Amino acid sequence: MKKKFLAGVALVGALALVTTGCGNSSDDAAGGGGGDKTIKVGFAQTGSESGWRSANTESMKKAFTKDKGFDLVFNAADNDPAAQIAAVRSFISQGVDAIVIAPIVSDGWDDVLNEAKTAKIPVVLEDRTTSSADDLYASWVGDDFKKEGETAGKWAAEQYGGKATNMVVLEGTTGSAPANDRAAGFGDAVKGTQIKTIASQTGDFTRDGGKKVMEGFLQKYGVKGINLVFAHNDDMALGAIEAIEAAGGKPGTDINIVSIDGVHDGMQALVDGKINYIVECNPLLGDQAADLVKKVLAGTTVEKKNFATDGAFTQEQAKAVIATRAY
Ligand code: GZL
Repeated sequence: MKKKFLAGVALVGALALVTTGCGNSSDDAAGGGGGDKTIKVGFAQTGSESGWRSANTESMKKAFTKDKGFDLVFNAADNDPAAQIAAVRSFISQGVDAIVIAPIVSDGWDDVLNEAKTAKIPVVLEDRTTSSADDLYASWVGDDFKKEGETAGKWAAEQYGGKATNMVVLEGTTGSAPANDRAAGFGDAVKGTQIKTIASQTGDFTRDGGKKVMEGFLQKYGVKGINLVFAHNDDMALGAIEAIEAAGGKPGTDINIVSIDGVHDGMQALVDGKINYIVECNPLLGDQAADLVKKVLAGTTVEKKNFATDGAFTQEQAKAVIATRAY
């Protein structure tokens, strides 16, 4: 009797391991996720630095739900690159099936991406990119930051390029792909014009950071000493608006502002005439990221780079769309 009982227990135990995925089946070892098995995904988000980030996080959480076949492990790293890498290491030790990362900064990813590769856990990048070799991640989905910078720069060149223009720049997070690429694109577009960058400093993509940096620029140059602000994102532009108004200036009139993102508060400021032009950066990347994870785990060939579509808005164009935008 006893032998039969123990055999039964062993069988039940083995079944439990397989069904709960706690076992080390060949599927798990190879980063599983095939068929209708729930896919465990670790998502390392930058943090919650801006309205854009909130919209991106919401989009990702809506796409990686249980009823869509996912078990999402979410981490927001509070804009701390070391914490974000530690989160990815934790995902690897948890034995997730796939990892999605929105890298805060471009550099410093080789070691942990190699560890994921050794563990046979595929990595999909969403939003920002890294400087790592592209064999260290399966695919990337996001926006064309350089093109965004070029679009903003072309507008600035059309509006101000023919006259002496003092511009200050509110830079995104130092070392991040959007900050680097937007600056490069904008710089290319205004080359040869009379737009002169008199100051440029990071506001870390936050509203408070943009306000503090703009306060410093206003103390140094005064409202009359600055003609144009190029903000790498709407949240810093909104902070700059607060600083300009506190200094007695009229944002959008005394000092013009061109920004990137197209989040609701930014578009509202554009409608109100406090920002003059906004280039969109679409944060709704969740569905594309989830589709890439499923395809990569199924062994389907995917594009290494997948771009979201972006627009750009004048005040009139913003008035026409603000009521119906998804974010
Ligand atoms: C761009 C994204 C940037 C946004 C900011 O894709 O990484 O980070 O422009 C956000 O608003 O903080």
